[in-house]
Amino acid sequence: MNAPKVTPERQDYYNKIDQKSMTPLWEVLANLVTKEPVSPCQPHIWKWDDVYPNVMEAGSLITAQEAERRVLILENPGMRGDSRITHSLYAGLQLILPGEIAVAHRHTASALRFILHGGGAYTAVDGEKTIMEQGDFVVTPPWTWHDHGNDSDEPMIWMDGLDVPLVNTMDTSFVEFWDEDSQPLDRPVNYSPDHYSHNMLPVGYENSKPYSPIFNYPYARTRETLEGMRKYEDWDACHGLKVQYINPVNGDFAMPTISTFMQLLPKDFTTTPYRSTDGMVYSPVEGTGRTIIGGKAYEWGPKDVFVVPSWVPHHHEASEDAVLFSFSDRSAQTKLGLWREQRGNDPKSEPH
Ligand code: GTQ
Repeated sequence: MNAPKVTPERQDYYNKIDQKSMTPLWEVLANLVTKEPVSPCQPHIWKWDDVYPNVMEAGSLITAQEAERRVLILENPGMRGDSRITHSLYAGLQLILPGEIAVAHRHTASALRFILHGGGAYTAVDGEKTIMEQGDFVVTPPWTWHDHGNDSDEPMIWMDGLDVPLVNTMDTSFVEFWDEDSQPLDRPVNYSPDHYSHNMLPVGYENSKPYSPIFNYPYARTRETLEGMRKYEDWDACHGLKVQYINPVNGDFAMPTISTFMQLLPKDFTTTPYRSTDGMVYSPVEGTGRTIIGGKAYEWGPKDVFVVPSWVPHHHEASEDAVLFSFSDRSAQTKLGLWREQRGNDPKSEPH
């Protein structure tokens, strides 16, 4: 639909109502209610070999303490200056050097950590510490106190994923700082996994919170799950073997707004084209391959980060056995009744 013709008479009228902070819908309708998602988000890849020296250099310029969080934001080239990796999500690479801490605070934004490099640093969430290793997925739920520290003897780098753009769109951002650098711990390390991560819950346990009581999903167990499923060769044409991290209490995603996934693609597997309304951020953990996004190939390997925008057809080609972590705002979209996907590249196949 084209916008109706602008006659001099109409233009005069538009100018007049413009003074009153009004504007005619029929001039903007087609751009406002679009036929399909129109996103400023562009496909992009950050190669680990490129980003790693830059992240390390930040370590000699500023301390984690002074920076509060020493992070290089991964800014989507289509939205420079907006601190977004997709239209609704933020991502960054956080560096903590041995002996450093990132001070305790809490915010309404949800955060995830995906550990790329190093091992042995910790995050404390609401009075409990977890030690993080490569490939672990760690949750910082909304409005929970958290601080990070590195008691190991090597630098640690992880990817932060936050729903800050979503939170700010809804004008719901709050942050508070703890009086001291670190929060007091009132539960032992591993309290949460010991209680909630074995397909059992203490009787009478009730979780009124919209997020998982588990806040570290260790890579060793994720990998074991995929390896177990692999025996049955139940490959999905679009995803290979793809699992989602869940809240064991209700089967929902681990976080209220952000969904997280891990997927295994065997050597030489090529997936069928696929698209969905949630822009996806991927970080391969093992193996190499390429993802064709909107017709262009992006070659990836371990610790790279790449983005697939909303509704852009894409498929993966694994050159060797590959394991890919990913996250998106699907958890929020499904709750709002917005999420759609389309499998295969038949334009006549109905999205659902
Ligand atoms: O670790 O709490 O990358 O508050 C951006 C904002 C990390 C964090 C970020 C944050 C954090």
